[in-house]
Parts: sequence; structure tokens; C-alpha cells
Amino acid sequence: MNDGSMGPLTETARKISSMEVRGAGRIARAAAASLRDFALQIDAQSLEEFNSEIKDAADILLATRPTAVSLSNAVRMVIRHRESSVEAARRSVVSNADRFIEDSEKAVEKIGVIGCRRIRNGDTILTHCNSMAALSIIAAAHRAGKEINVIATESRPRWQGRLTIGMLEEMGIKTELIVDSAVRSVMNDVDLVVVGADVITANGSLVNKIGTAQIALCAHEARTSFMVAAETYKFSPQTIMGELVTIEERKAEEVLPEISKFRHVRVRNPAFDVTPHSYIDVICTEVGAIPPEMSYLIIKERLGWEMDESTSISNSSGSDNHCCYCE
Ligand code: RI2
Repeated sequence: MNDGSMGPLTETARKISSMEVRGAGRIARAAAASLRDFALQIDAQSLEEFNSEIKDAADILLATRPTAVSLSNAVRMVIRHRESSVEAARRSVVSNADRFIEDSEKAVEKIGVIGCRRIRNGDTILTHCNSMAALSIIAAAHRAGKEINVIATESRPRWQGRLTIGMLEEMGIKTELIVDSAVRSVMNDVDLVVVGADVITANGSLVNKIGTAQIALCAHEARTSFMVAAETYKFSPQTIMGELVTIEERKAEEVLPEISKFRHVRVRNPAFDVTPHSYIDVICTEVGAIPPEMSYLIIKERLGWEMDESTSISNSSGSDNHCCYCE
């Protein structure tokens, strides 16, 4: 393995782990771009050597964050090829990556166009964390001239809500920021909840930023519509094969920087939670607004070829993470 050319890729992996690069879509595009650039550098004498180098690079990226299936789906879509020469394999990986990046950016736009049709003039929308797919729907409604108000949560412990209010401010959209624990107290003012996704499972359940499930519960209680914005590469083929979704547990210092001063205190810092499909009204994808029950079909039709056990690739990392079954 020529470590020289691995430098930029390991740097991308470091940024994904540290969340300098974050957001399921941006993580997937960064991984695709770094695999492309690495493939252009590989100096292999045989196809086997090329495949082994690209597989090692893929494993480094897959070991960064365990939850967002966008990462493993992107890696799989980029490195797959049926070529018989090094140069043909290299061209294949490069064009797979370019196509993935282009399609994923177009998907965000399409989700905006489709999802904004479910927003009425005067609606108050609540959103959580910082999701490009969810913001695409809100921005499209605004561009369509609809008068909307947005309530954004802070999204502790990493404050992604501050990124969201910055973007809404730039678009000139009326916005309120709330602490995460204020959701239920404002839910009666909310017409629609719009959030992003890290994983959509085969049964239509959602894995997204910690706090999403509580928001869904409050929306369910208030009979407020709950919409998920998710590109089809965020659906998980592995969950059809019965695999559980790994919930990333991040370091305690994110919640309590001075944790080392405590002897009897342990911090729990799960980065994501699970929203049951029964709390989700619609999942807005680039191929349409679908009921959660249609997730299996999306996986079959849009990600189809992954059904074969032998081709299963999934994120892997860390022991602190826990797996959960998506009820
Ligand atoms: P987009 C983020 O995860 C949030 O959970 C967000 O809802 C999801 O990714 C999707 O984001 P993190 O990387 O792809 O902040 O829609 O942990 O931008």
C-alpha cells in the first residue's frame, strides 16, 4: 500500500470522525470524493493489487462513524466494478464517485421541490439539527413565495441548530431558536415537523440526531404532521438482512468537558435515536413522497443489488456504540 497517496483520504476520515465534516449527505459525498482521488493515485501492478488498495481505503472510511448508512452505501456504490484491468477499474471507480456526488446533490434539490408542496402558506415548521435535505424543503417553500415561520432546536450537544439558524437567517426566513427541551411547549404552534435522516430501515423507522424521537412523540401527541427528508441512499439494505443499526456513542467531553473531575458520574452521549415508523407521516425522497411502509420497495428498487449477503459492507467502529432494533 503506498501510504503517500493515502494521506488525503485519512485526513478526510479524520474530519468525518471529528465531525468537521458532518451531515449524512456531506459525509457520503466527502467519502466518495476521497475514494475517487485515491483511485487516481493508486500505483498497482495488478487488478488484485488495485482492488486490495481500494478496499483498504474503503475500510478506513467505514471505520469513522458507525451509524449513517449513507457512508457505507456511498462507499459500496463507488468501489463496485466488474472490470478486468487496472485502468478500466480506475476509470470505473472515478466515474462511480462523480456520478454519486452529482446524483446526491440533485437528490437534495428534488426533495426540496417535492417536499415544499406539503407546506402551506403561513405554516410554522419545526426542524431539528442541521439537515441539508430538510432545509432544502424549507428553502423551496420560501422560494415559492410561501410565508413560513421556522422553529429550530439547538440540537445539543454539538449545537447544529446554530448552523441551521445561520442558513435560515441568510435566506431571510423568520426563525425562532429553542432549547431541545422546549419542543413540547411549542408543539401546538407547529403545523409540520421536517427533519433529515441518517438511516431509514426496512420497516420505515428513522434513525436521526438524538432528540428526534422525542420530537416525533410530541408531534404524535399533538397530531402534528411529521415529515422526513431522506435521499434513497439513506435507506439501509442491511436491515432487510436482519442487521441492527449501530447507534454511535460519542465521547463524554462533548456533553461535559470537565468530566474528568467526576469519580461517580458517567455521561451517556448517544448521537442518534430511533423514531418508530408509526410516528412518521411521510418520507420525502428524490423519487417521491412515500409512506414509511414503502421503505422495503425503495431498498429493493433503488439499492437492489445489495441484497446478496456476500456483498454486504457496513460501517464498523468503536466498542462504545450500541446496536438497537428499530421497532
Ligand atoms: P443531511 C446529521 O447527522 C443529522 O442527524 C441530520 O439530520 C442528518 O445527518 C442528515 O443530514 P450528524 O452528522 O444529509 O450531524 O440531510 O451527526 O444534511
